[in-house]
Amino acid sequence: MEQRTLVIGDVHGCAKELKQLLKKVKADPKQDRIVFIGDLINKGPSSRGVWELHREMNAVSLMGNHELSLLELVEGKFHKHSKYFDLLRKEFGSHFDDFVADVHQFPLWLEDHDLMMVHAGLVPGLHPDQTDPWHLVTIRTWDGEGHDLKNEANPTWFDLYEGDDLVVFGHWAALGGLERPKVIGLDTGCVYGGKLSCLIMPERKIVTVSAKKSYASIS
Ligand SMILES: [Mn+2]
Repeated sequence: MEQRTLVIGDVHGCAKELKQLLKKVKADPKQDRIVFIGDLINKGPSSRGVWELHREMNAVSLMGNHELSLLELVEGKFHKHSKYFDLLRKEFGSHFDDFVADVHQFPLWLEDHDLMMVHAGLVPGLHPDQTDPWHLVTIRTWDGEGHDLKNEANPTWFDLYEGDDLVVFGHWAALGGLERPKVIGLDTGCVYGGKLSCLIMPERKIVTVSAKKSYASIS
């Protein structure tokens, strides 16, 4: 049987739901390739628990905007996510440096034959290696220049996408997931009381578990 790739949407510290989802899809680190779409951390109850499961599963995580912010905070660059920094330091305690070292290894995208995985999306017409990392982890809509990536008056990046790869992304919980022939959105807002989703490839099947509660309000 062909190896399965399990792609898991934005977890944001929802360790209990993640554990339940891994069990539901019978995730096996010896057989399956397990990929997180980014934003493992922050907002939810246990960023550390999610990191530990991620290690147990020998998984790869992509860089999300929350991980990229963390790296900038570690480097001392001011960023609006600084409120999370102190919380993470406290939660990870003596494991903080190990955790940050892992995050440094998170790739910004993964491309595997005709499957492209990225946290937020692709700038129309550009390969990720030609793209500003912040665009890859935050894009929702495209203004033609990259100054405003979330103005809903502009077309979504996936409406403008014309590539051949199947693109799997997260980041946009308000969409509540998306399934199109060439684009699959996996952020189904678990931390906001929605669901946590796993895409099973090559079957192209989506399995979800419901959040136990709403841990944060959507912004
Ligand atoms: Mn995100």
